[in-house]
Amino acid sequence: MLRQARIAGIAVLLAAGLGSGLAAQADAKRPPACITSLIIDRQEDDNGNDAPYLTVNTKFWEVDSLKQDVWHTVFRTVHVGDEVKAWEHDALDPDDSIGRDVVTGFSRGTLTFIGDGAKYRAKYHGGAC
Ligand SMILES: [Ca+2]
Ligand SMILES: [Ca+2]
Repeated sequence: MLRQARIAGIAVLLAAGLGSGLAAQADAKRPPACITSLIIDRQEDDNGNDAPYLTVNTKFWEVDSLKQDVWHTVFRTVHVGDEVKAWEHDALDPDDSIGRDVVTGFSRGTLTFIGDGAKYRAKYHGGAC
């Protein structure tokens, strides 16, 4: 009886381990990358500074007011294969889409976002931030 209970317990532990192992394996297929900085080469708003933000499904970085031609720290971890979208927040109008780009490299790369008359770039490198 005791032995049966132990075997059942081991089976539960194995099942739990297998479940988390599969989840970890899915994550492992998507190595991390670090978006280090972003620059606005050409801003979207006619008046005042742009308020850029980045999403991968959900918003993961934003700045209220960012001047053109100045590199700004992002330092957020994404994953290789992620499609990153850049947006420009507007207070009264719907936010503007400034394009999308995919994290492809395992070393260094640049994401380029072009849309709505604006251009942003973001640098990244392989590995988590
Ligand atoms: Ca705008
Ligand atoms: Ca704006």
